[in-house]
Amino acid sequence: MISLQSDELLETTVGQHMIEADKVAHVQVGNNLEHALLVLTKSGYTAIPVLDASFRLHGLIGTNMIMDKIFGLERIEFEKLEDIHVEEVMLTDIPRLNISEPILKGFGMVINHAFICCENDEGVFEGIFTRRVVLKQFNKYIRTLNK
Ligand code: 2BA
Repeated sequence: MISLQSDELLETTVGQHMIEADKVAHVQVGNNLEHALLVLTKSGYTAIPVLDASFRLHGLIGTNMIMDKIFGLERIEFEKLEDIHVEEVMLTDIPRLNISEPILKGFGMVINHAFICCENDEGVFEGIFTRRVVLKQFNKYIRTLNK
């Protein structure tokens, strides 16, 4: 987290504020829903990125998507978790940011999304830009105005 004056802040890029890829909980294409539910539950996040072995972004998977898939007419069919792959359930139409884009673009996107996945020019996943980061920056900014 970097701390800057408001005009300096607006000159920064999304990449300077994101949570780096190695700290982002994720699952891989080919993982089953049992594994995804384990990662989601253990990490505590409601949705996480789906990547391939080359760290390319394929979509997002959330607990709600998994539960929706295994809801039967009379019961939750937990036994299905093992046989369904994340790519059958994940959301693929997702917003993305390039790490070199201005932070202001990220501000606008987190109004409707809890986090935005960030990629480099080669399309490799680099991290996520979250609402928490934006709120922290606004909090700092407002406190400097009140001084
Ligand atoms: P949610 O999982 O719905 O989390 C909503 C907010 O709750 C988070 O906002 C954070 O403030 C808090 N929170 C939830 N689980 C947490 C945990 N295990 N540790 C610390 N705080 C937690 P943001 O930080 O703005 O994150 C927005 C969304 O970005 C999260 O939504 C989650 O889907 C994703 N996310 C954030 N950090 C992540 C990470 N390290 N790995 C994977 N996904 C992450």
